[in-house]
Amino acid sequence: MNQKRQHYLLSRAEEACQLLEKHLERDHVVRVISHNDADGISAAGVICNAVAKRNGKFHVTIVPRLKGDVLERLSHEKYKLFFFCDMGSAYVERISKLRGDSIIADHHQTIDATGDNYENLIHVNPHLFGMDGTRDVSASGVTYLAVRSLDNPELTGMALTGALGDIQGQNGFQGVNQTILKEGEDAGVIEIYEDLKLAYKEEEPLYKALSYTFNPALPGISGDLEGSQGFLEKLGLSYGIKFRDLANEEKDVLREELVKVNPQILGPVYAQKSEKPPLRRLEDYSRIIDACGKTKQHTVGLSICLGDRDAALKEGMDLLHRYQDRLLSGLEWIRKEGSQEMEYIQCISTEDKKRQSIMGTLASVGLDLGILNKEKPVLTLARLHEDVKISARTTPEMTARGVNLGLAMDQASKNFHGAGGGHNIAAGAMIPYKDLENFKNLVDEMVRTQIA
Ligand SMILES: [Mn+2]
Repeated sequence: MNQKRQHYLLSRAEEACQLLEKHLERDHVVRVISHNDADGISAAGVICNAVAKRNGKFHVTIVPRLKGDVLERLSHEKYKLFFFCDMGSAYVERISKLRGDSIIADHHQTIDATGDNYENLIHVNPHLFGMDGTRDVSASGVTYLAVRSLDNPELTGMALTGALGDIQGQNGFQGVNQTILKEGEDAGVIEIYEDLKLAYKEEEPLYKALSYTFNPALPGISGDLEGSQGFLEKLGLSYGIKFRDLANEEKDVLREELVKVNPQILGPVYAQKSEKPPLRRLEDYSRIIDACGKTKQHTVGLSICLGDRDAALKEGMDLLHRYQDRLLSGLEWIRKEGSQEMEYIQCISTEDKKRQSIMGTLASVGLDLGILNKEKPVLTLARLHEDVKISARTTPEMTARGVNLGLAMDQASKNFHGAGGGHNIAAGAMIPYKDLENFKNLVDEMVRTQIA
């Protein structure tokens, strides 16, 4: 059954590839529009690299979301081929009215139309074929499928980098991602080996590598520089040196002790053979691109994807460090302040502008690390003028007990003329600030009903 679904998706992607090829043969510029997160930036990297390899030209714009004004601007452009990554499925009809042909490579569930009835458009999305776009494949993977028959196995790594950015595959790839991984491995592009899953294992001093590791979560160590230093000191290891400079016996001790903290720290690592650290491991690559996106420097991320290993990579690393510092201080703040617990949910709110943009991440990591009560879904609240932006996060254990935050955000926000939605485990909403207290009470009540 699964094979069959994949087959349908792959042949739809093949159609997209033929359309792309037709335009490349005519020397048309490919107009790429993609999303500003790690998955979207990687997806743009995939299509642009594939076009460049065939000496084609592209024009990329990275946007936070595909809104009416973006489509309005595009409707005046005279490109012959538009290529939408990580967005577009919710606007099939409007995209069909653009002046040129379009390819939509998306993986979101919001599907406006299949697109089958439009001659100038090819819509590639796993949800059209009954697959799960939150776990089986991300936009960078869908985009890879759309250039796959132009022979681009070297882009399999980038396809999976985006998937990791969308929290797919941290505990092993599945579905289409698994197919892409196999293809990359067979082509000698990707290697898989068992190792400690520490962030920037080869580049950063040990205590930093430990505190930058959030997947898997290492309680007392992840996101905690002092905790990491203390942990290493207790083992008699000097915390300032790099992993590779440890003696073999010391490496063994560290491995043993880390496994005691979380056995998942030892697991499969995916690496691109042709890359040097810090981009060699796909998870590290993804963290750098993610930091570029989160700090709104997506051009830096895209330049790295396009092969800049000098200025852009250096800047990307600076952004990563700044972003990690922001995360660490955010976690420190949560540890100190805690959350406001209600009966079934808990809330954290901030006025700090920089912190507001990473609240969702802080909530997820806070739950993983046990800094926040895992039994209560978290709502983070960030006031923006008259409105308040809400990010909601919970754990797989709670979704198994019935919690569905996407549903709660959607239904509760509608009561206050707001908008919301998302996945069961991670969702968001925007509502008028004046209704916040009532909104919180309503969500608390909804979660109670969901787990009852
Ligand atoms: Mn995505």
